[in-house]
Amino acid sequence: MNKKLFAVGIAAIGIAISACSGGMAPAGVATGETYVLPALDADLQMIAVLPKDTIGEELPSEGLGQIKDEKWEALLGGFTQQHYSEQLAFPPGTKITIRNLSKSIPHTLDVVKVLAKPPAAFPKNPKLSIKPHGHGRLEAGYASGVINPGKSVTVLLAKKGIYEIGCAFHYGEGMHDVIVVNKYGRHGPQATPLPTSRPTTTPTSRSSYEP
Ligand SMILES: [Cu+2]
Repeated sequence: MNKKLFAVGIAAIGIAISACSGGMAPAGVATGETYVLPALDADLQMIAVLPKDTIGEELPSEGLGQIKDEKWEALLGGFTQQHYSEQLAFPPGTKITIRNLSKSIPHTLDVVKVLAKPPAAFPKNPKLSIKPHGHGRLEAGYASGVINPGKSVTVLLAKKGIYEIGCAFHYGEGMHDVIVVNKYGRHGPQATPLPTSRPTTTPTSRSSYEP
């Protein structure tokens, strides 16, 4: 079992490295067991690629960036399956790990609402719970509870659907996204990497989708 997991991990790294060889990866990415890219600045740590069935989250301004997603007609940010913010997608029945990629800031993953189809209109000031709700199953009302820096929680994607999600602490700073739970769902295009000198508190253009 451990051997199998190890092999999957190595395969994932191989894919990530070959996918990055087009010029996205900074020089000096190790081909061995190292998951961490060279830091872009003193206190920023970028994960090379997330393990399968993992969502990484942090503030868009911590490094994940934001993307104006055409399919959802909305600005998505703060959550990724790869390197940078993007629409997330997994098959039903997947037990995923939500990992806080931040080195210093706690985050949550809460379901904001359940959608029937695009577009994703994010409500202005939804009430998102800091306490855990939903018994580890992603559905309306689910809340992960506080996930401290570097920590993870798991959640079962029990039901097919489209879920708007957000961080209870940083929804207003652009931490909201869409998870598609569907057999054929695929993660969306990723945000563009941020410049190395970036603000840490100023939200980027989050007004573009608001009425
Ligand atoms: Cu947050």
